[in-house]
Amino acid sequence: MVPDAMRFDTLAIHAGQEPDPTTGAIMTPVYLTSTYVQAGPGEHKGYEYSRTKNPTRTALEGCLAALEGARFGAAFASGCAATDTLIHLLDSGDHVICSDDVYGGTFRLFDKVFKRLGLSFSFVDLSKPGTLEATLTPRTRMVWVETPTNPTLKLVDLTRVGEICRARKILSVCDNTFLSPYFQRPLEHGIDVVLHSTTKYINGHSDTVGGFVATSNEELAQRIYFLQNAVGGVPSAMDSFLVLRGVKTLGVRMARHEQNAMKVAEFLSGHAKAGHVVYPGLASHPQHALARKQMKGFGGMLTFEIQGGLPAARKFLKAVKVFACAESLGGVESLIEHPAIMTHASVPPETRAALGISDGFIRLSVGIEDVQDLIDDLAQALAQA
Ligand code: P1T
Repeated sequence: MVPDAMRFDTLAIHAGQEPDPTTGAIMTPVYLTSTYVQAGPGEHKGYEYSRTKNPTRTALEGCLAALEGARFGAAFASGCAATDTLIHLLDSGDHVICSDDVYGGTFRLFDKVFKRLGLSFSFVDLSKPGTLEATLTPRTRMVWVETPTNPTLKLVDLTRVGEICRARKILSVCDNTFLSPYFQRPLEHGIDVVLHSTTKYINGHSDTVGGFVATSNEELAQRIYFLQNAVGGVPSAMDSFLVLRGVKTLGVRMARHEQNAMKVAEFLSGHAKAGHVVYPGLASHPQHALARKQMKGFGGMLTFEIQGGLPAARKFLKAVKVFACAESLGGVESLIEHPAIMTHASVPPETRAALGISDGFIRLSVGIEDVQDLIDDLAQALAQA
Protein backbone atom coordinates (compact mmCIF):
# COMPACT_ATOMS: atom_id res chain seq x y z
CA MET A 1 0.00 0.00 0.00
CA VAL A 2 1.38 3.41 -0.95
CA PRO A 3 1.39 5.71 2.12
CA ASP A 4 -0.94 8.72 1.86
CA ALA A 5 2.08 10.95 2.55
CA MET A 6 3.34 10.30 -0.97
CA ARG A 7 3.16 13.18 -3.42
CA PHE A 8 0.48 13.71 -6.06
CA ASP A 9 2.17 12.16 -9.12
CA THR A 10 3.16 9.07 -7.13
CA LEU A 11 -0.34 8.64 -5.72
CA ALA A 12 -1.84 9.01 -9.21
CA ILE A 13 0.14 5.96 -10.34
CA HIS A 14 0.02 3.79 -7.22
CA ALA A 15 -2.68 4.73 -4.69
CA GLY A 16 -5.39 2.12 -4.19
CA GLN A 17 -3.51 -0.37 -6.34
CA GLU A 18 -1.54 -3.47 -5.38
CA PRO A 19 0.06 -5.99 -7.74
CA ASP A 20 -2.51 -8.77 -8.32
CA PRO A 21 -1.99 -11.26 -5.45
CA THR A 22 -2.49 -14.34 -7.65
CA THR A 23 -0.28 -13.46 -10.64
CA GLY A 24 1.71 -10.36 -9.75
CA ALA A 25 0.10 -8.43 -12.64
CA ILE A 26 1.13 -4.82 -12.12
CA MET A 27 -2.07 -3.46 -13.67
CA THR A 28 -5.27 -3.89 -11.67
CA PRO A 29 -7.25 -6.71 -13.35
CA VAL A 30 -10.60 -5.90 -14.93
CA TYR A 31 -12.92 -7.95 -12.75
CA LEU A 32 -15.64 -8.70 -15.27
CA THR A 33 -17.90 -10.49 -12.86
CA SER A 34 -21.36 -9.71 -11.55
CA THR A 35 -21.15 -11.99 -8.51
CA TYR A 36 -18.69 -13.71 -6.16
CA VAL A 37 -18.87 -17.28 -4.85
CA GLN A 38 -19.40 -17.53 -1.11
CA ALA A 39 -18.06 -20.47 0.91
CA GLY A 40 -21.39 -20.48 2.74
CA PRO A 41 -24.15 -17.90 3.21
CA GLY A 42 -22.49 -14.63 4.20
CA GLU A 43 -18.97 -16.17 4.08
CA HIS A 44 -17.25 -14.04 1.45
CA LYS A 45 -14.04 -12.07 0.84
CA GLY A 46 -15.63 -8.61 1.03
CA TYR A 47 -17.29 -8.86 -2.38
CA GLU A 48 -20.86 -10.17 -2.83
CA TYR A 49 -22.31 -8.50 -5.92
CA SER A 50 -20.74 -6.02 -8.35
CA ARG A 51 -23.31 -3.23 -7.98
CA THR A 52 -22.33 -3.13 -4.32
CA LYS A 53 -18.58 -3.55 -4.77
CA ASN A 54 -16.13 -4.58 -7.49
CA PRO A 55 -12.35 -4.85 -7.02
CA THR A 56 -11.47 -2.76 -10.09
CA ARG A 57 -13.83 -0.06 -8.86
CA THR A 58 -12.40 -0.31 -5.34
CA ALA A 59 -8.92 0.40 -6.72
CA LEU A 60 -10.22 3.43 -8.65
CA GLU A 61 -12.06 4.77 -5.61
CA GLY A 62 -8.94 4.44 -3.46
CA CYS A 63 -6.77 6.19 -6.01
CA LEU A 64 -9.08 9.14 -6.65
CA ALA A 65 -9.83 9.60 -2.94
CA ALA A 66 -6.06 9.83 -2.30
CA LEU A 67 -5.71 12.49 -5.01
CA GLU A 68 -8.44 14.63 -3.42
CA GLY A 69 -6.89 14.12 0.03
CA ALA A 70 -10.12 12.37 1.08
CA ARG A 71 -10.64 9.37 3.35
CA PHE A 72 -13.50 7.95 1.26
CA GLY A 73 -14.44 7.83 -2.42
CA ALA A 74 -17.30 6.44 -4.49
CA ALA A 75 -17.25 6.02 -8.27
CA PHE A 76 -20.28 6.39 -10.53
CA ALA A 77 -21.36 5.66 -14.10
CA SER A 78 -21.33 9.37 -15.00
CA GLY A 79 -20.93 12.79 -13.44
CA CYS A 80 -24.72 13.12 -13.57
CA ALA A 81 -25.14 9.78 -11.72
CA ALA A 82 -22.80 11.10 -9.01
CA THR A 83 -24.83 14.34 -8.80
CA ASP A 84 -28.09 12.38 -8.68
CA THR A 85 -26.80 10.26 -5.81
CA LEU A 86 -25.72 13.29 -3.76
CA ILE A 87 -29.13 14.94 -4.16
CA HIS A 88 -30.68 11.72 -2.82
CA LEU A 89 -29.07 12.65 0.52
CA LEU A 90 -31.83 15.29 0.80
CA ASP A 91 -35.50 15.11 1.77
CA SER A 92 -38.52 16.58 0.06
CA GLY A 93 -38.93 20.19 1.20
CA ASP A 94 -35.18 20.81 1.47
CA HIS A 95 -33.63 23.83 -0.22
CA VAL A 96 -30.41 23.84 -2.26
CA ILE A 97 -28.36 26.92 -3.17
CA CYS A 98 -26.51 26.38 -6.44
CA SER A 99 -24.14 28.46 -8.58
CA ASP A 100 -26.18 30.23 -11.28
CA ASP A 101 -23.67 29.07 -13.87
CA VAL A 102 -23.27 25.28 -13.82
CA TYR A 103 -23.03 22.52 -16.42
CA GLY A 104 -26.35 22.51 -18.33
CA GLY A 105 -27.02 18.87 -17.37
CA THR A 106 -26.64 19.68 -13.66
CA PHE A 107 -29.14 22.54 -14.01
CA ARG A 108 -31.51 20.25 -15.94
CA LEU A 109 -31.33 17.51 -13.28
CA PHE A 110 -32.10 19.99 -10.49
CA ASP A 111 -34.70 22.02 -12.38
CA LYS A 112 -36.53 19.32 -14.35
CA VAL A 113 -36.17 16.20 -12.18
CA PHE A 114 -35.66 17.06 -8.50
CA LYS A 115 -37.94 20.12 -8.35
CA ARG A 116 -40.85 17.80 -9.22
CA LEU A 117 -39.96 15.69 -6.18
CA GLY A 118 -40.38 18.60 -3.76
CA LEU A 119 -36.86 20.02 -3.52
CA SER A 120 -36.33 23.71 -4.16
CA PHE A 121 -33.28 25.33 -5.75
CA SER A 122 -31.95 28.88 -5.83
CA PHE A 123 -29.51 29.51 -8.69
CA VAL A 124 -27.47 32.53 -7.65
CA ASP A 125 -24.13 34.16 -8.42
CA LEU A 126 -21.95 32.69 -5.68
CA SER A 127 -18.93 34.53 -7.04
CA LYS A 128 -20.37 37.71 -5.50
CA PRO A 129 -19.60 38.17 -1.78
CA GLY A 130 -22.74 38.23 0.36
CA THR A 131 -24.97 36.38 -2.13
CA LEU A 132 -24.77 33.06 -0.30
CA GLU A 133 -25.68 34.55 3.09
CA ALA A 134 -28.57 36.49 1.51
CA THR A 135 -30.01 33.34 -0.11
CA LEU A 136 -29.98 31.06 2.96
CA THR A 137 -33.36 29.94 4.27
CA PRO A 138 -34.20 27.81 7.32
CA ARG A 139 -34.70 24.88 4.87
CA THR A 140 -31.28 25.23 3.16
CA ARG A 141 -29.51 21.88 3.47
CA MET A 142 -26.96 21.98 0.65
CA VAL A 143 -24.79 24.48 -1.19
CA TRP A 144 -23.59 23.36 -4.63
CA VAL A 145 -20.71 25.19 -6.24
CA GLU A 146 -18.77 24.86 -9.43
CA THR A 147 -15.52 26.80 -9.51
CA PRO A 148 -14.50 27.70 -12.16
CA THR A 149 -18.09 27.60 -13.38
CA ASN A 150 -19.11 25.95 -16.63
CA PRO A 151 -18.97 27.76 -19.01
CA THR A 152 -18.33 31.36 -17.87
CA LEU A 153 -15.37 30.51 -15.59
CA LYS A 154 -16.48 32.52 -12.57
CA LEU A 155 -14.76 31.56 -9.31
CA VAL A 156 -16.29 30.91 -5.91
CA ASP A 157 -14.33 31.45 -2.68
CA LEU A 158 -14.28 27.90 -1.31
CA THR A 159 -12.96 28.79 2.15
CA ARG A 160 -15.80 31.28 2.61
CA VAL A 161 -18.44 28.75 1.44
CA GLY A 162 -16.97 26.12 3.77
CA GLU A 163 -17.08 28.48 6.77
CA ILE A 164 -20.66 29.62 6.15
CA CYS A 165 -21.91 26.07 5.64
CA ARG A 166 -20.06 24.52 8.57
CA ALA A 167 -21.40 27.14 10.99
CA ARG A 168 -24.97 26.20 9.93
CA LYS A 169 -24.48 22.43 9.43
CA ILE A 170 -25.28 22.80 5.72
CA LEU A 171 -23.65 20.30 3.37
CA SER A 172 -21.20 21.97 0.97
CA VAL A 173 -20.45 20.32 -2.38
CA CYS A 174 -17.87 21.42 -4.94
CA ASP A 175 -17.89 20.12 -8.51
CA ASN A 176 -14.14 20.10 -9.18
CA THR A 177 -14.35 18.79 -12.76
CA PHE A 178 -12.80 21.85 -14.45
CA LEU A 179 -9.55 21.84 -12.49
CA SER A 180 -9.07 18.26 -11.23
CA PRO A 181 -7.38 17.66 -7.87
CA TYR A 182 -4.05 18.54 -9.47
CA PHE A 183 -4.99 22.22 -9.45
CA GLN A 184 -7.60 22.44 -6.70
CA ARG A 185 -8.47 20.34 -3.65
CA PRO A 186 -11.78 21.64 -2.23
CA LEU A 187 -11.71 19.51 0.95
CA GLU A 188 -8.59 21.41 2.03
CA HIS A 189 -10.70 24.59 1.91
CA GLY A 190 -13.34 23.17 4.26
CA ILE A 191 -15.78 21.81 1.66
CA ASP A 192 -17.59 18.61 2.73
CA VAL A 193 -17.91 16.76 -0.57
CA VAL A 194 -16.06 16.98 -3.87
CA LEU A 195 -17.55 15.71 -7.12
CA HIS A 196 -16.12 14.96 -10.57
CA SER A 197 -17.23 14.09 -13.98
CA THR A 198 -14.27 11.70 -14.49
CA THR A 199 -15.24 11.76 -18.17
CA LYS A 200 -13.08 14.89 -18.33
CA TYR A 201 -9.54 15.53 -17.05
CA ILE A 202 -9.37 12.59 -14.63
CA ASN A 203 -9.76 10.01 -17.38
CA GLY A 204 -8.37 12.41 -19.95
CA HIS A 205 -8.72 10.27 -23.07
CA SER A 206 -12.36 10.81 -24.10
CA ASP A 207 -13.05 7.07 -24.12
CA THR A 208 -15.42 6.67 -21.19
CA VAL A 209 -18.10 8.47 -19.17
CA GLY A 210 -17.81 8.40 -15.37
CA GLY A 211 -18.33 10.20 -12.08
CA PHE A 212 -16.76 10.35 -8.64
CA VAL A 213 -17.54 11.68 -5.18
CA ALA A 214 -15.14 12.03 -2.21
CA THR A 215 -15.43 13.08 1.42
CA SER A 216 -13.50 12.67 4.64
CA ASN A 217 -16.67 12.55 6.77
CA GLU A 218 -17.23 8.88 7.65
CA GLU A 219 -20.93 9.12 8.45
CA LEU A 220 -21.57 10.96 5.20
CA ALA A 221 -19.46 8.43 3.29
CA GLN A 222 -21.55 5.56 4.66
CA ARG A 223 -24.75 7.29 3.49
CA ILE A 224 -23.19 7.82 0.05
CA TYR A 225 -22.12 4.14 -0.18
CA PHE A 226 -25.65 3.12 0.82
CA LEU A 227 -27.09 5.29 -1.97
CA GLN A 228 -24.44 4.18 -4.48
CA ASN A 229 -25.67 0.62 -4.00
CA ALA A 230 -29.37 1.44 -3.56
CA VAL A 231 -29.67 3.80 -6.54
CA GLY A 232 -27.21 1.74 -8.56
CA GLY A 233 -25.52 4.29 -10.84
CA VAL A 234 -22.17 2.49 -10.74
CA PRO A 235 -19.44 2.27 -13.40
CA SER A 236 -18.54 -1.03 -15.09
CA ALA A 237 -15.26 -2.75 -14.26
CA MET A 238 -13.97 -1.89 -17.76
CA ASP A 239 -14.77 1.81 -17.35
CA SER A 240 -13.21 1.76 -13.87
CA PHE A 241 -10.05 0.31 -15.41
CA LEU A 242 -9.93 2.94 -18.16
CA VAL A 243 -10.25 5.80 -15.66
CA LEU A 244 -7.63 4.19 -13.41
CA ARG A 245 -5.27 3.97 -16.39
CA GLY A 246 -6.02 7.51 -17.55
CA VAL A 247 -5.50 9.14 -14.17
CA LYS A 248 -1.90 7.89 -13.93
CA THR A 249 -0.81 10.76 -16.20
CA LEU A 250 -3.09 13.42 -14.69
CA GLY A 251 -0.23 15.57 -13.39
CA VAL A 252 1.76 15.74 -16.62
CA ARG A 253 -1.37 16.29 -18.66
CA MET A 254 -2.69 19.11 -16.45
CA ALA A 255 0.64 20.93 -16.52
CA ARG A 256 0.62 20.84 -20.32
CA HIS A 257 -3.09 21.77 -20.59
CA GLU A 258 -2.34 24.85 -18.53
CA GLN A 259 0.79 25.82 -20.46
CA ASN A 260 -1.08 25.54 -23.77
CA ALA A 261 -4.22 27.29 -22.49
CA MET A 262 -2.19 30.29 -21.31
CA LYS A 263 -0.59 30.67 -24.75
CA VAL A 264 -3.94 30.29 -26.54
CA ALA A 265 -5.51 32.84 -24.16
CA GLU A 266 -2.70 35.30 -24.93
CA PHE A 267 -3.07 34.72 -28.68
CA LEU A 268 -6.84 35.27 -28.59
CA SER A 269 -6.47 38.35 -26.36
CA GLY A 270 -4.48 40.00 -29.12
CA HIS A 271 -6.84 39.03 -31.97
CA ALA A 272 -9.23 41.61 -33.42
CA LYS A 273 -12.06 39.11 -33.98
CA ALA A 274 -11.90 37.66 -30.45
CA GLY A 275 -13.41 39.81 -27.71
CA HIS A 276 -13.75 39.26 -23.96
CA VAL A 277 -11.25 36.41 -23.54
CA VAL A 278 -11.81 34.75 -20.15
CA TYR A 279 -9.14 32.53 -18.57
CA PRO A 280 -8.42 32.45 -14.81
CA GLY A 281 -4.69 32.69 -15.55
CA LEU A 282 -5.02 36.08 -17.25
CA ALA A 283 -4.51 39.11 -15.02
CA SER A 284 -7.66 40.49 -16.69
CA HIS A 285 -9.82 37.76 -15.10
CA PRO A 286 -11.96 39.63 -12.52
CA GLN A 287 -11.07 37.06 -9.86
CA HIS A 288 -7.45 36.43 -10.80
CA ALA A 289 -6.37 37.08 -7.20
CA LEU A 290 -8.77 34.41 -5.88
CA ALA A 291 -7.52 32.03 -8.59
CA ARG A 292 -3.98 32.51 -7.31
CA LYS A 293 -5.14 31.96 -3.74
CA GLN A 294 -7.21 28.78 -3.99
CA MET A 295 -5.95 27.12 -7.16
CA LYS A 296 -2.50 25.65 -7.81
CA GLY A 297 -2.90 26.29 -11.54
CA PHE A 298 -5.42 27.76 -13.95
CA GLY A 299 -6.54 24.73 -15.98
CA GLY A 300 -7.20 24.23 -19.67
CA MET A 301 -10.61 25.86 -20.17
CA LEU A 302 -11.16 29.28 -21.66
CA THR A 303 -13.86 31.26 -23.42
CA PHE A 304 -14.15 34.21 -25.77
CA GLU A 305 -16.76 36.10 -27.73
CA ILE A 306 -16.40 36.04 -31.50
CA GLN A 307 -17.15 39.28 -33.38
CA GLY A 308 -20.16 38.81 -35.68
CA GLY A 309 -22.43 36.72 -33.44
CA LEU A 310 -24.01 33.44 -34.50
CA PRO A 311 -23.17 33.54 -38.24
CA ALA A 312 -19.47 34.12 -37.44
CA ALA A 313 -19.53 31.48 -34.70
CA ARG A 314 -20.98 28.89 -37.10
CA LYS A 315 -18.38 29.63 -39.80
CA PHE A 316 -15.56 29.57 -37.27
CA LEU A 317 -16.64 26.24 -35.70
CA LYS A 318 -16.92 24.64 -39.14
CA ALA A 319 -13.50 25.95 -40.15
CA VAL A 320 -11.40 24.54 -37.29
CA LYS A 321 -9.27 21.54 -38.29
CA VAL A 322 -7.19 20.57 -35.23
CA PHE A 323 -9.80 21.63 -32.68
CA ALA A 324 -12.86 19.38 -32.89
CA CYS A 325 -16.32 20.91 -32.58
CA ALA A 326 -17.73 18.69 -29.84
CA GLU A 327 -19.28 18.70 -26.38
CA SER A 328 -17.17 17.60 -23.40
CA LEU A 329 -13.71 18.70 -22.29
CA GLY A 330 -10.57 17.60 -20.52
CA GLY A 331 -9.29 15.07 -23.04
CA VAL A 332 -5.81 15.16 -24.57
CA GLU A 333 -7.32 16.49 -27.81
CA SER A 334 -8.55 20.07 -28.13
CA LEU A 335 -12.31 20.60 -28.30
CA ILE A 336 -14.30 23.69 -29.08
CA GLU A 337 -18.01 24.30 -28.75
CA HIS A 338 -20.93 26.71 -28.74
CA PRO A 339 -22.55 26.49 -25.27
CA ALA A 340 -25.85 28.18 -26.24
CA ILE A 341 -26.56 25.52 -28.88
CA MET A 342 -24.65 22.60 -27.39
CA THR A 343 -23.78 22.02 -23.68
CA HIS A 344 -26.08 24.67 -22.19
CA ALA A 345 -29.11 24.42 -24.50
CA SER A 346 -31.19 23.27 -21.49
CA VAL A 347 -30.56 26.60 -19.73
CA PRO A 348 -33.44 29.03 -20.53
CA PRO A 349 -32.43 31.72 -23.10
CA GLU A 350 -33.07 34.59 -20.64
CA THR A 351 -30.78 32.95 -18.05
CA ARG A 352 -28.12 32.39 -20.69
CA ALA A 353 -28.37 36.04 -21.70
CA ALA A 354 -28.01 37.15 -18.06
CA LEU A 355 -24.93 34.93 -17.67
CA GLY A 356 -23.32 36.30 -20.82
CA ILE A 357 -23.66 33.07 -22.83
CA SER A 358 -24.40 34.96 -26.04
CA ASP A 359 -24.65 33.62 -29.59
CA GLY A 360 -21.02 34.56 -30.16
CA PHE A 361 -19.81 32.89 -26.96
CA ILE A 362 -17.30 30.09 -27.62
CA ARG A 363 -15.78 27.61 -25.12
CA LEU A 364 -12.42 25.90 -25.67
CA SER A 365 -10.96 22.86 -23.97
CA VAL A 366 -7.30 23.28 -24.83
CA GLY A 367 -5.62 19.91 -25.33
CA ILE A 368 -2.00 18.85 -25.10
CA GLU A 369 -1.09 18.98 -28.80
CA ASP A 370 1.75 21.24 -29.98
CA VAL A 371 0.46 24.68 -29.05
CA GLN A 372 1.65 26.29 -32.29
CA ASP A 373 -0.61 23.96 -34.28
CA LEU A 374 -3.51 25.00 -32.03
CA ILE A 375 -2.79 28.70 -32.50
CA ASP A 376 -2.35 28.30 -36.28
CA ASP A 377 -5.67 26.46 -36.43
CA LEU A 378 -7.52 29.18 -34.52
CA ALA A 379 -5.89 31.86 -36.67
CA GLN A 380 -6.99 30.25 -39.96
CA ALA A 381 -10.52 29.58 -38.67
CA LEU A 382 -10.88 33.16 -37.38
CA ALA A 383 -9.74 34.43 -40.75
CA GLN A 384 -12.67 32.56 -42.35
CA ALA A 385 -15.30 33.67 -39.80
O1 P1T B 1 -21.25 14.03 -18.57
P1 P1T B 1 -21.15 13.51 -17.18
O2 P1T B 1 -19.99 12.60 -16.94
O3 P1T B 1 -22.45 12.95 -16.69
O4 P1T B 1 -20.80 14.79 -16.25
C1 P1T B 1 -21.67 15.85 -16.05
C2 P1T B 1 -20.89 17.08 -15.69
C3 P1T B 1 -20.79 17.46 -14.37
N1 P1T B 1 -20.09 18.56 -13.99
C4 P1T B 1 -19.45 19.32 -14.88
C5 P1T B 1 -18.70 20.54 -14.43
C6 P1T B 1 -19.47 18.98 -16.24
O5 P1T B 1 -18.81 19.75 -17.10
C7 P1T B 1 -20.22 17.83 -16.67
C8 P1T B 1 -20.31 17.46 -18.10
N2 P1T B 1 -19.99 18.48 -18.98
C9 P1T B 1 -20.02 18.42 -20.35
C10 P1T B 1 -20.38 17.33 -21.03
C11 P1T B 1 -19.60 19.66 -21.04
O6 P1T B 1 -19.30 19.62 -22.25
O7 P1T B 1 -19.56 20.71 -20.37
